[in-house]
Amino acid sequence: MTAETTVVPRFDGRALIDGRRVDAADGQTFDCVSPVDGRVLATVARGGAADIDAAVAAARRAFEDRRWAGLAPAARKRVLIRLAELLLAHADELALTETLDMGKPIRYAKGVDVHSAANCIRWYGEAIDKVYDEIAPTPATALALVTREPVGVVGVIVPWNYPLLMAAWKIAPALAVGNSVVLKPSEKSPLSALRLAELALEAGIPPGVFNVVPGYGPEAGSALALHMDVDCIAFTGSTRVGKQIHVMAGQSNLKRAWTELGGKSPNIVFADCPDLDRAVQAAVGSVFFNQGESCNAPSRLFVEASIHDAFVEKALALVPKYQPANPLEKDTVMGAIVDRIQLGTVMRYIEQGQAEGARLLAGGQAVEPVPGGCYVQPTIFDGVHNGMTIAREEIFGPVLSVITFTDAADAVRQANDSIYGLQAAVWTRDLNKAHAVARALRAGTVHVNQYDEDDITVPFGGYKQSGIGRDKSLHALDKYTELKTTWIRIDSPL
Ligand code: TXE
Repeated sequence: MTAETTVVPRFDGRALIDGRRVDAADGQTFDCVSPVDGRVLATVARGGAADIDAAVAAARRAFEDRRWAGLAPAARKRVLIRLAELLLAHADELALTETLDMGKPIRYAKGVDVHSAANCIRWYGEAIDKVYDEIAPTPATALALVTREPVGVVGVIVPWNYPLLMAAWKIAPALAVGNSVVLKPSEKSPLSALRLAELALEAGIPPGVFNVVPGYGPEAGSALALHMDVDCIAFTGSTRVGKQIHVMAGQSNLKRAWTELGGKSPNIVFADCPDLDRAVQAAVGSVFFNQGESCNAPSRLFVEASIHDAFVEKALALVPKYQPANPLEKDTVMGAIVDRIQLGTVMRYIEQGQAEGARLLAGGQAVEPVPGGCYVQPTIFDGVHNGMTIAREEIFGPVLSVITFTDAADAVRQANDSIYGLQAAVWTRDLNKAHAVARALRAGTVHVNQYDEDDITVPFGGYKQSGIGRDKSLHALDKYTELKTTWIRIDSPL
């Protein structure tokens, strides 16, 4: 497929509530615009409080009559595995949707997003009939069963950087344990979630169990977070809105709130790193991947002063490889920024970096490899201090800040000097130093001598203002279940 031969599908932007496609209750819509070239892809239902009410009521009915929660785990497993297979069968269509909707290169939309989403749904499906409950070690006069029960109706709010994958990270464990779900995708990228819900019906998830209401954050999003009949809200997005989610949970019914928020991940490269070329490739490749629109992008690069010049020279040599191009072309590695608002945000940070005295070594311009689209050159700043705005705030664009350090204590002090604590990396040949630094870093994940490893089996989430709770792995099941203790008296006749 090339950009010229791509046939843009007709998208259905209506909400999916109780197994049916419906318009917003008040008939309002918004245009879904592609950042690839500025075209309008679809007219999407602009959900509001009434639509959230309808979706939550459908989800509640489905939960109460146990059409899903009442199935044996092995039966839910079969349906989830079927859904994963349907995702793969529609991989080209879903990848095209994702690329058109939010601008990422088609090769990654298919190879990373769709495949990882399918793998996530399959994994939780396969896991769910292998998880046992507990019997507590109490005295023999009683039996205490500790069982997991689905929390009920789960609200999910996801962002636009990995629309399908973020949805999968939440809905797969939530559905696997028997909950009903109401998902609000980002207004910037609503299309793949709507298709996911259609495929879920086709796979056999009963109507009402998985509902999708597109709309804006302060409208549909806050109605979901404030809803008195939603038992749990799982959110991925900005730290600013994440804090509001916890407030809304507290203001309403004290629903369980889980948040996966921003990051400003430090990548620490010591002079004794095992392979400088590999470290440079990982530093540059990871921060430019997905146009830098990743919460775990290693956007603060700490380089030991003695190797600074060599490192920067090698990094600059890689920059041409990441020039943005049409994401529909199969060889493109850097696509479009999600929309004009985000493009403006990224450009303001680049201007601020220069104004605060950082040296712009590469990039820094908005470009239009496709007329009407939203693109930014891969950008590298040198001479950055950890106190500068570009080192403190999440940019969410292809911008790397190079900072130097003198020794391990200095590196750890600067790395931890951030409101965020999502991920971190350390590169050194010295095993002691690697372990000591990894322990000292306040982050949910620490990489040693790589930045690529990722697997559904490991928890993902942050310390500090990077959020509360973990996605992925069996630990995610804790978010979507209540623990129930049942005491049974044993009067022994023996
Ligand atoms: O995020 P928002 P935006 C960061 C990143 C980016 C910045 C802004 O730094 O530059 O956030 O992006 C919904 N009540 N991340 O504005 O607003 C919204 O509709 C309920 C990091 O897109 O947080 C969308 O579905 N919901 C991040 C979701 O929240 C509300 C990924 C995320 O949007 C709401 C995305 C409200 N009042 C952005 N307001 C990551 N952790 O990966 C908005 N929303």
